[in-house]
Amino acid sequence: STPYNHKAIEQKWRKNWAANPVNKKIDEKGNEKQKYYCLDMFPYPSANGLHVGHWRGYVISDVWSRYKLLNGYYIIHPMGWDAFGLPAENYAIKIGVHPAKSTAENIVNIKKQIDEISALYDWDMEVNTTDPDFYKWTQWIFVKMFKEGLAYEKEFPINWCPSCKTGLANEEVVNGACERCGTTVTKKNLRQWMLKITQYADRLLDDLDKLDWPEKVKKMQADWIGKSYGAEVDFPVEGSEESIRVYTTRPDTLYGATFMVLAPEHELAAKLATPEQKEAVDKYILEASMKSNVDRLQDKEKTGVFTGSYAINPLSKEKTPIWISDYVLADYGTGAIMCVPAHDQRDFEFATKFGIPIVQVIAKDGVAIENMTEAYTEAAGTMINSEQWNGLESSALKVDAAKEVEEKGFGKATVNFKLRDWVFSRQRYWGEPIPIVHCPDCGAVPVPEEELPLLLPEVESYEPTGTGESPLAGIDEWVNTTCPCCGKPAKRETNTMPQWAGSSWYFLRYIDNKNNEELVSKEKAAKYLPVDMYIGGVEHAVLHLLYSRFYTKFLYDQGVVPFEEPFEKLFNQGMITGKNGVKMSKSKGNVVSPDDLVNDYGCDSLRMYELFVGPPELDAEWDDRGIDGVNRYLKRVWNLVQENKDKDVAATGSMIKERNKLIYDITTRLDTFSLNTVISGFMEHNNNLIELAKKEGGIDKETLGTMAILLSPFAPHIAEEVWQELGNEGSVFANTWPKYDLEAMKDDEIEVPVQVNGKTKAVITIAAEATAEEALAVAKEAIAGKLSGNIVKEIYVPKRIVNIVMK
Ligand code: ANZ
Ligand code: ZN
Repeated sequence: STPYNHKAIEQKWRKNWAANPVNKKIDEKGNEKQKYYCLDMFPYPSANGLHVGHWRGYVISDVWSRYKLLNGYYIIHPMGWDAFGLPAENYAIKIGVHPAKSTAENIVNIKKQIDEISALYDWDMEVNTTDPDFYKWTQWIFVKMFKEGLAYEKEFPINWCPSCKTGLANEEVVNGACERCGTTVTKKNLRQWMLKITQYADRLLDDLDKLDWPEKVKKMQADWIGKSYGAEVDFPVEGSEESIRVYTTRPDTLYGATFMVLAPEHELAAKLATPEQKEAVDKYILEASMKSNVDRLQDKEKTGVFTGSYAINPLSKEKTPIWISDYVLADYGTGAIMCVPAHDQRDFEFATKFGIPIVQVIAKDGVAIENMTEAYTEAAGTMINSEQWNGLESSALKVDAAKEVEEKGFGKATVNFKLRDWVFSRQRYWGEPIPIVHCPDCGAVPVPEEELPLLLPEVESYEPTGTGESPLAGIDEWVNTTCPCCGKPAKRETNTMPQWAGSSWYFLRYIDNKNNEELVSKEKAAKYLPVDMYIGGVEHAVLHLLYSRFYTKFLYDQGVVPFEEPFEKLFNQGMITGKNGVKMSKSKGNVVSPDDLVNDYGCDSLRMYELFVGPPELDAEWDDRGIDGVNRYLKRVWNLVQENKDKDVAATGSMIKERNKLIYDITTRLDTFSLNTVISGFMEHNNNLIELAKKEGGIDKETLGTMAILLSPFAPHIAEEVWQELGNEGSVFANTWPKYDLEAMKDDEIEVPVQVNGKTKAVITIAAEATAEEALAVAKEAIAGKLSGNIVKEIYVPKRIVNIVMK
């Protein structure tokens, strides 16, 4: 029989599918099918192309899409390009090639590589975030947000990369360094555009409950939003009209507040310095301004300076010294804290270093700790040194203490979020221009919606100016315009949007990508959205998903889409790494390209191997050698079919049983995303079928056909070929996913005791119809190693007992 020829088979079926697409909107009865939207996180069209790590996610999503297709759905499975961003711009700076040109070239190459996956992508739906027809809507959303007061300008000390000469969002700062170039990040005060994502904090938190997402990811989002209950308390400054408002999550510890700390940027910081302390305070404030937030929080050794002033604890009426330290952040809470060294570790370190008294107010089991060596940070305990609160349980007191503060007029109970507003401007060229005109009379005025898109103009030099202005600021004829409001001369905003802007809503556009009137038509939005399954890397578990949820909620509020959550189900795949778990990257020289593997083994083998390398949610080390095993399996499938297709044997009980077990194993494992065990299940069952064929003189066609259908989401080309070889008409994807019959799977198994010299030594489970030979083999295995001596006699009393005599 002919050997398995992956090249011929794969070429043949690609052509076939192009001519006769398997994914249909209408079923055989002429009815419109229900949609299933399976979305990949769209790639950045990098010059390096795809490696085997990119394949993993795309294979997973394609397997899922094809599985849903076989379950009767019309599949929406689009692909596009997240094409604004730094690499193309940095390339332009280095080589002088316009980002639009280099990205377009990269897209052509990657598209070719993606086609090698043979995924169900519908390229008619393609989007590209740098396409004016697309970013018109990215800008439109911004204008709508501006009109709602959700986009606003603010002077803001932002993370600044001195090498990229641009502002960075917190998430682009990794361990104090620029995510892109590794340079240590500093601070710079700049006018920024901000998006008021905080206005959506409660909804973003509460709606997590509605989502069928991994619990881990929901928790990461909840922690990022960081809702906490606490109090704001006013501490009057001694001998002054001023008072300092602090934010605390632990108002129960008020009697233990022995000092206060202001952030160096706090408006009272310099003001409260007494003449003796003025010089030291000014010096400290200046030094702090050079550090990034991350550095400030990570600093091991606490630093600080005393202002010379005191505040009065409103409850205890004690004098508390006011210090300045950079471990207090300006943009969190009120930028000032009351310090409780006995119960907060940072405060403890600070107090210890500067010799400030430590007063314990929560005692474990009512006993105070002598000579504290670290803070007692547990919230549980009995109040001590706290007057009217003494003897109360501290965890119960927390909320009541906040109430008491409010009632006595010292402050108010609060709800606080860790979530910050989103710094939304970049001082770079390759992004969407922010559609705002600055008029001396009217202020910031949005570009009229009907004038969008506001095109990104050509520039001569892509270099960031380093002044904090984008390269667009150098194009006078673009910058100088007239005010849309009053017609007087005005200037365009020259900042551009971050790369997140396009990726926060692209999934809405796929289904109506040619609509010039609307972002997406109401009809299509209702019919094809939201996304049913979203698949992508876990590195996007927080920000991209949070931003997309925020945009979707905003567009819901605007009446653009009829749902509040974009992604009903989420799967995050782990990374494929090089040897020793090192991330694949060009700079490390450990990138494995799929091209050679596809050539040598075929697309089907590589698809299955991508899944076989390990549980899909975990990282997996890549080793080319393993693909051989998967390839051998496919050859065995091929041979099994070749050898049995013309035999026309009738299905026996064991064939039916094996068929049902196969369906059961593949379906239940697939449903739980245990994709690596799906592949090992295929291998196991194939061996069973080979054995059965030997024993029973062949395998029935229904079983072989069922195997082809089950295999089709994973190895679609060989599945089609095998389906055809078995004499079937039409595509394997015209089938419905096979159902298993639990009854038919039942093994008639029995338990049989094994006696050695009259004593029961084991109980074995064997088929009711097992032969004496089979039963004895299992029995001997069960007692092997437990006994020594030679077997002199062995008897199997069918369905009763195994008797062995040893000497
Ligand atoms: C007194 C206290 C006693 C505190 C105690 C904690 C433990 P989360 O939970 O993260 O919201 N804090 C407030 N504003 C801060 C700022 N701008 N920079 C640094 N720290 C700040 O943390 C809230 C707690 O962090 C607040 O509660 C405050 O210290 C501190 F046993 O107040 B706490
Ligand atoms: Zn004006």
